[in-house]
Amino acid sequence: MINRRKLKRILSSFGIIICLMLLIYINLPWIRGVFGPNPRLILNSSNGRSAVVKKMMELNNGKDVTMKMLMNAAIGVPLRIEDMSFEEIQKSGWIDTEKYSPDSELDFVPPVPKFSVHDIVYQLKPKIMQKYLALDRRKYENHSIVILTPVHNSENDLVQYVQLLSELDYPKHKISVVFGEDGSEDQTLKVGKFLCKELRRQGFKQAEIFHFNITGQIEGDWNDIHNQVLQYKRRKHLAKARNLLLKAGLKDEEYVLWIDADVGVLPPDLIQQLIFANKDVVVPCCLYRKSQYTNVYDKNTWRETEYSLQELKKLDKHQLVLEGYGPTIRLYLPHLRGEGRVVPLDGVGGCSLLVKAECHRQGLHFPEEIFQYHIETEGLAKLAKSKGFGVYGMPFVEVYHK
Ligand SMILES: Nc1nc2c(ncn2[C@@H]2O[C@H](COP(=O)(O)OP(=O)(O)OP(=O)(O)O)[C@@H](O)[C@H]2O)c(=O)[nH]1
Ligand SMILES: [Mg+2]
Repeated sequence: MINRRKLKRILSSFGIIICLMLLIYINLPWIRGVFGPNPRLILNSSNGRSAVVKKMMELNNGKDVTMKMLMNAAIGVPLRIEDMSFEEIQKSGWIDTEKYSPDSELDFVPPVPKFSVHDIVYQLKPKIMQKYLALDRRKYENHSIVILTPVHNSENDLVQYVQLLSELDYPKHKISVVFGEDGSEDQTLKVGKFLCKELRRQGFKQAEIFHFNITGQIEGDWNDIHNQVLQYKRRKHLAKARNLLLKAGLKDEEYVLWIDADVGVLPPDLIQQLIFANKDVVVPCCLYRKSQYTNVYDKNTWRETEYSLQELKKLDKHQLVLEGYGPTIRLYLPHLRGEGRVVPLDGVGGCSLLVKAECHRQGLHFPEEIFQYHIETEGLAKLAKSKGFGVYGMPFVEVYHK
């Protein structure tokens, strides 16, 4: 039999436990902040915490995800200042969108803001563009070049892509084209082989396609493969594919031009423009048209700012920083036009990317692990700078992604 004193003791212990549970419940966000995963990893995620955990469980073959795994995961951190005030954004020096509509052509080059508030790219009057693109192109076409293109399930892109290469106004006998395919479930390899024959027939110095045996691609539609949680795995795989292609495809050429198979428009003088820059690593803008507006497509091409450098200091070494998952506090290449024709950068994308072959020969590759918070093409830019190579962009040269 329980006497009254014992009952009282049991009830008061229960009371204490319930009070404690209530306290924990009320203070959950604070407690999570102390014991839980790094909130920068989770709270900035566009999908929220549960989606991140769900995706990680899928990756972990359905097994539960531990706190430690979450904390160590390279999920991808969008680098942005959450609580930047509207006044601060205005002070960034961004063009007055009330005064200038993004679908009109400007007759001046906009000043460089402190960071890219938008991904809108203003079109400039043709006379301004011509001033910054003027080139005696014949002076820059004595160089041998290999165009390297990784491909995966690209059968629908390849015909148009090869057509774009044929329309480049550069001596064909100085260009080799090499594709690197892996894991395709469509006819990429077969179509690629056929198109290589066509390129050789047109007078290209060489054209071939390699098949690589690497597994672990991220499959699915655009939304699936661009899920923030999957970017470490996806970009790591792409880096591997690019490095294998580099090893197989580069012979004695002076330049390596990386182009993705899903570009939609290449300016005919792309190669001469990039060679004109005379830099170790140089990229054009990679844009796309959304209704009447032009926008930045390749958000991997950027320059650090005082804000991004400050934010980077707060991260752990193993964290992967991703652009394109919300507003940035870096500067996208098209917003640097106010500085002139060739401007320094800190991150590059692979949409079109010219590298002096000598840099690749000296060990410049696409990091397959996180290097200075980045991987793959952005990792290459960080690695290039750490090796003392110059990384630049040409804000007036425009390539369009599909
Ligand atoms: N070899 C190989 N190439 C790949 C793989 N995934 C993508 N690619 C190719 O690499 C290039 C860049 O890939 P994309 O998927 O376009 O990457 P992205 O431009 O960052 O992303 P999107 O916005 O989807 O275009 C394209 O030419 C693809 O065909 C892969 O797993 N293996
Ligand atoms: Mg692409």
